Amino acid sequence: MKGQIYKVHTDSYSVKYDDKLIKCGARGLIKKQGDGILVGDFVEFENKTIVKVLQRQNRFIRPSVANIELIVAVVSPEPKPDFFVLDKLYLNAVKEGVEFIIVANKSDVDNDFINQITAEYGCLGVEILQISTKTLSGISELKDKLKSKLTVLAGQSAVGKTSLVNAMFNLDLKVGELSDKIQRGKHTTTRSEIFEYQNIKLVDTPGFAVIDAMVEIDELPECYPEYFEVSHECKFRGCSHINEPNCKVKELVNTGKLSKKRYERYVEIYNDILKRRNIYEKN
Ligand SMILES: Nc1nc2c(ncn2[C@@H]2O[C@H](COP(=O)(O)OP(=O)(O)OP(=O)(O)O)[C@@H](O)[C@H]2O)c(=O)[nH]1
Ligand SMILES: [Mg+2]
Ligand SMILES: [Zn+2]
Repeated sequence: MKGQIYKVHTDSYSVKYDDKLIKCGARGLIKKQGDGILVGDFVEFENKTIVKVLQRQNRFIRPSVANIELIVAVVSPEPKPDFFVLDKLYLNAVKEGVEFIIVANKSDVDNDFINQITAEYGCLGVEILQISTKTLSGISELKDKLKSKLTVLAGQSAVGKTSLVNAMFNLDLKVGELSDKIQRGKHTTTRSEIFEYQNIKLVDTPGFAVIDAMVEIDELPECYPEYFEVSHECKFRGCSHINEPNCKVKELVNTGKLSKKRYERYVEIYNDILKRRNIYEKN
């Protein structure tokens, strides 16, 4: 029988089959192969035992999910957005060829926050939606975007991912305590899980503070649409926009036409990928 993994428990898996969730175990070997068994995986199971993980369309490490059709990156004014996390979520979406949108939550707290996000990420050409899970503003518009696509909610802890699931499905899942101090490293959601109602399927995931870009060094410049668009004006073909002379990207950054902060993060991400590759090659 063929089903889809909705939740991974310590020693078992909830598999959706024929509108029911069936708790299954798995053969030891399968748990160790590749990345093991992920939420979103399609599996074959017999007698409540998973015997095979079917080929994935895509897979992500943070959050750890497979076969995703849309990534919703959730950001909020409080906790403040970590743009490194957002940059890398986007890179990984491009790498895996998955549609990506940004949701700016908590519009009830700061109605101007969306402008800050648009200033930094308008260049991506992706949709940026403003919502509040508290006042429900923007929720029905967002629902329309999610129809019939396995959608993952990704982003830092406490931005309101679980609150969004609650708002969408009228549920009462545990959300973070309301407090002025949003403590670092305090995660309310600890396991990814698919929630489904009518034709919406949403994966709630634990928040994270750091994430690796899954792209290779040569692919990185192409994953920045605003750089790719002008790269034919760089002197060198295949310009990395790092050290090459007569680089159009650097010129636009220096004259304030492209975001300096995003460029600085680009250089840091570039160096991180390089470092990681060097370590890998040495081993
Ligand atoms: N004012 C306001 N607060 C919100 C909104 N959405 C969520 N919150 C609050 O933000 C806090 C964190 O919400 P959660 O839904 O637990 O955040 P999360 O992203 O699921 O966090 P993790 O599970 O740790 O990754 C809670 O106190 C929510 O009540 C909103 O639209 N407006
Ligand atoms: Mg949560
Ligand atoms: Zn260049």
